[in-house]
Amino acid sequence: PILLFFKTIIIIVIWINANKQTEIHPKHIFRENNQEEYIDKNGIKVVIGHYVGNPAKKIPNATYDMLNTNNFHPQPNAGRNGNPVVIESRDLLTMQQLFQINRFNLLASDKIPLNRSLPDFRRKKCALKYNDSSTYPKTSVIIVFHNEAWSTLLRTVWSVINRSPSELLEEIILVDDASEREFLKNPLDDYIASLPVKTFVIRSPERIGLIKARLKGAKIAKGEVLTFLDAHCECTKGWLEALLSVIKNDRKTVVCPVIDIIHDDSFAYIKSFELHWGAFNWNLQFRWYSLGGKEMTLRKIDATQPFPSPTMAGGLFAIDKSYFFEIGSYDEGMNIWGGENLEMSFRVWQCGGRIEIAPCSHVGHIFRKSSPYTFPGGINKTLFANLARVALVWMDEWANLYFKFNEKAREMRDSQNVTSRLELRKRLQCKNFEWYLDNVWPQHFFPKEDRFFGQIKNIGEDLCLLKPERKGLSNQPMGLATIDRCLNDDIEDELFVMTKEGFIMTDDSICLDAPEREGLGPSKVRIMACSAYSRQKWVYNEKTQELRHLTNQKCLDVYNSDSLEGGLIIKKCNGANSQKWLLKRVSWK
Ligand code: LR7
Ligand code: MN
Repeated sequence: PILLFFKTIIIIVIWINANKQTEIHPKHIFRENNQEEYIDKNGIKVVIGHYVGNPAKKIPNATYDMLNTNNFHPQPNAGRNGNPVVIESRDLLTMQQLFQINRFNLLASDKIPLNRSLPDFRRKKCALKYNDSSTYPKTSVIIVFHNEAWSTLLRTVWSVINRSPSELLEEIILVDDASEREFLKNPLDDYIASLPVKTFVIRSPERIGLIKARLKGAKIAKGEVLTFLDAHCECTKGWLEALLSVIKNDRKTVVCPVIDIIHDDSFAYIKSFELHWGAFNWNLQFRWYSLGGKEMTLRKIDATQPFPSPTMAGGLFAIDKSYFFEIGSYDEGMNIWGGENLEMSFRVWQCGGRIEIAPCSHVGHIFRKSSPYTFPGGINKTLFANLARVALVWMDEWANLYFKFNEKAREMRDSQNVTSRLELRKRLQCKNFEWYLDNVWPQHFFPKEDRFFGQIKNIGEDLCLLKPERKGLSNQPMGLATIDRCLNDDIEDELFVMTKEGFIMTDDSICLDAPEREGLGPSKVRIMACSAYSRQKWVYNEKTQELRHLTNQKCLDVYNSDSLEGGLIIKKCNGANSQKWLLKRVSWK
């Protein structure tokens, strides 16, 4: 039985020290518990969190009335200054029922006034900048929505009105993507007619998805700049000036705020990290990673300066209106949800523009753990078809890497007609994807001619390196797979890149990492977020087949024990088979 156990997947835990570089962004937060409870000052048990669909709890479904009734009952102090909302335990069941509707705590949201106060989240220096804001271009704010809650939608609108200089605000355009809720029809029209800023709703009778809905808004917008927001955001002080100032300086820069977190359960406003930029992994999933080395250094000089970002999250950004259309607006072949953010990011960078994040602009967004909408046609015809289009139009030979590992996108590949987008790329004389990777995101972990890409196999132990489970960016044990699994080189979790600088990287920007200087004994090898540090550099010797750590000169080794603890280590080089590694190339083009 021990041998059988051996033959199954072996995952060996390596403890990882906390590392400042690897702060975890909200998109990567996974909570283990269903609920967060505490006893408040009055001794009442309060529940502030829960997940949807816990079958053990037998939560009744939201009723038809719940879906169609606007239950906005503000309490003057609820959520004030960005604080969490407290729900008493007697409301727990209703709260859980309501949670299903929008996949956030609707009961909590409905208690918070539409104009709740929020702190100023900016660095002090930000408040001193932008005093020439009256010379900035005016903007139309475009908010698309499908079945959004009344309180979150209108809190978004009010946060724009209350925290934008009125001379910079041309209008607010709400685009209703075929919502079914009664209160989003006439009652919404009536309500917005009374707002102090010109605001109107345009409606699509059919569900067209967020991409086409944004285009609808953009086409009728009057402002010189278009500013897009999701329908569940809250803007904080100075957010708009910091965005528009970038566009005033360069109309070809698309600029995003720092996206803070509005907690989906408690509705607390939580400041996010300013040190991240947007990128993506091999599966074309949007990810936040630590800033590149050069940008990090520049930030130390002036942390209020906008910095470039390889991609944007998609929902929150400002763009010069004429540039938006000049550069190809959106791909109208994309449906419902997903992929448009990468498409626009690649297009803008490759065709001569820039994507930047303005650290003086902070906007909160409700991050959800699941999507409340239907995806008409299914996720294959929407998200994966959209991503297939991104790859086919912008990624050149790297499209093959994406299709190799993503069966669903591969199935959609042949039915996509991308001729007009390819023509656009040609007409705009856009640079290729290799240029993008090399220049916009030099820290990328994609395979290239100048680096190794494939499996890293141990000769002595018949094992190969295996990417740890995807739970977060770091703090994960490095895995080892047994030989029967290693034989199949189509499993992307066993594929690694080794750069000419000596970084052994895998998807999601994690690197093989060991201490710079070491004592005499063996020491553990860890998986850490890639950084430019030499503790992540390795040297492969084709003759001896050793993988040596650059600075401490020890060899990568497999610790062979029945308890399977220890896993990968570095040890004094001794020529043993367990220190011999085969770098087996895998073709991807
Ligand atoms: O069919 C639809 N029609 C719509 O009008 C589906 C959605 N929508 C609306 C919806 O009501 C919302 O206002 O479109 C907006 C975005 O939809 P979400 O909130 O479900 O998207 P998300 O926040 O989960 O996802 C992110 O990725 C999307 C990919 O298509 C969009 O680009 C979202 O705008 C984007 N959100 C952000 O960038 C906010 C920060 C998230 C991060 C990181
Ligand atoms: Mn959103």
